[in-house]
Amino acid sequence: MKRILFVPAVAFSLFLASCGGNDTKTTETEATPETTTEAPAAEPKPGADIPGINDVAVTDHIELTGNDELKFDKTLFKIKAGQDVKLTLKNIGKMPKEGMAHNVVILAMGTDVQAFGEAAVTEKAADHIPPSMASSVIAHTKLLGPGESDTITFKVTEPGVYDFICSFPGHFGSMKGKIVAE
Ligand SMILES: [Cu+2]
Repeated sequence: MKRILFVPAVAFSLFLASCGGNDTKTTETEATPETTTEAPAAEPKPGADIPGINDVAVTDHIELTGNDELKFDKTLFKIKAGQDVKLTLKNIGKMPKEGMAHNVVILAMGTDVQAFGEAAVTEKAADHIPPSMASSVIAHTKLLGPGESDTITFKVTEPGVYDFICSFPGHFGSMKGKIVAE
């Protein structure tokens, strides 16, 4: 009789032990889906971490406006690396060009945007494209007064994320965006 009672007791303690084991396994099981979810990030598309990037379609003609409130109407674009892309900027403001002009300057990856913007301030004769940082410029539009527009064609060879700014003094803080090249 005592032996019969003893056996279930052992079984019960084994049951407890296996419960402990299961707890550990449960934790591992929960961790696994996270790893799976992150797995595609091992080969992320350029700019995958930029909010809203999935809502932006690939284009070969970027069209944007700049206004007297120091804003571009759009700030995020997606293009194909290696493909010719047109870019049209229109200044839809009313203020005189002397104090309120706009351009688009597409900067090479890795460019210090702050440093570029600051260097541009004193380069009025060069339409605020600092010659000392010419190697950082992939392409740029003309500097536009009210109602003017300019279209350029450019190409980036490397997939990645490219900053663009308006380099008119004081504008790059708010007139900036990103071009993601896939
Ligand atoms: Cu501007």
